[in-house]
Amino acid sequence: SSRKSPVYNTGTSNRRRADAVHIEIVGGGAIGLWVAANLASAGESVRLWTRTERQSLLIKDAGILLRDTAGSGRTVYLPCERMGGHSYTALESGDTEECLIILAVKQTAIQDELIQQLQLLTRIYRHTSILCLQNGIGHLEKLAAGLGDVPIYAAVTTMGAKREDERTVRLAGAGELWIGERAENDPVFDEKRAKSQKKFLLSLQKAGFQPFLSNEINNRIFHKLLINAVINPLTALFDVTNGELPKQERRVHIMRALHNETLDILKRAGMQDPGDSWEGVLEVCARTSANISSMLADVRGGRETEIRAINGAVAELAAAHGLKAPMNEAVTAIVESFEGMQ
Ligand code: KPL
Repeated sequence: SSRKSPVYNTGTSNRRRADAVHIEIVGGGAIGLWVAANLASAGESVRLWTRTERQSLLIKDAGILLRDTAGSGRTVYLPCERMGGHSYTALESGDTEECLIILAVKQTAIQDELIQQLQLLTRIYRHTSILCLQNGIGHLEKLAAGLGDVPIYAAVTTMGAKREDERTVRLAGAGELWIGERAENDPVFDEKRAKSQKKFLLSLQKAGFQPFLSNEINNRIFHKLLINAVINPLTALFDVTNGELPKQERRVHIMRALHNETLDILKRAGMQDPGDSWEGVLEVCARTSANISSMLADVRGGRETEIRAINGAVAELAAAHGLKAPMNEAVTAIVESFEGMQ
């Protein structure tokens, strides 16, 4: 079997240093499991929140099985609760510490009910920040409206992980993680914030990322959106892996048309010209060639997709800037027609 000796971390034996950051991870999908298990095995104070009771009980009992790209694994034990099913108390007694919530749910899960749960979670530590790992756009504004003055960080990552079952996650490819604070205006330098950000970077390093602080996160969000706007709906439409997508001339033609339309819209909305963005799309297809995109996985699983936060949102941006978006509208309509199909 791939199991090696387990690494135990109950969350109760952790040191309580003044500079410690508690990490609350919300979401038991691939990224949530992967981040939680890495942090726990690095000895960080961490707790995972899942959507279902079944998953939280399973992980509490059997831990997370963390597999590397080659498939070999180890079991990591950590505290795990169901979101909404637990009274929100601090992981350890004391209320002076800093907490980072890593929000690793799908974009479509960011609804009023989850925001209310997050409000409760943010109240148990004195200083809480939230790091958002979603694809697409629109959710940061929703969170900001619901969470008041909690600092919100956006994250863009190129890492890939696959959830093999409710307690097993396998790394598909290590990657960079760019984080930046969401700000209506240019961020102002604040020494306390800068200190927190340094600590977050350290924690994120322990989570297995290569983290960087970005002062142009909106641009990175737009760039990721451009890549997702081409790969996600078209892999769902043609039912192919990311690597297969550009292997046929007709598909490349459609990819290019969707890319060019999206690029024009995002540039009008404020994205700096990335120069080689078409090459960038092909590079992501090659690097993640064995991946089933998250949108294709959702369509195959009969789940709601992130189409409205990706191509739907691009079409809305177009409308707001007086541009047309026939390709984005078309793929939105097609993928919406797949939703709920089994
Ligand atoms: O982000 C992705 C996704 O699947 O959502 C890509 C980059 C397409 C990798 O699969």
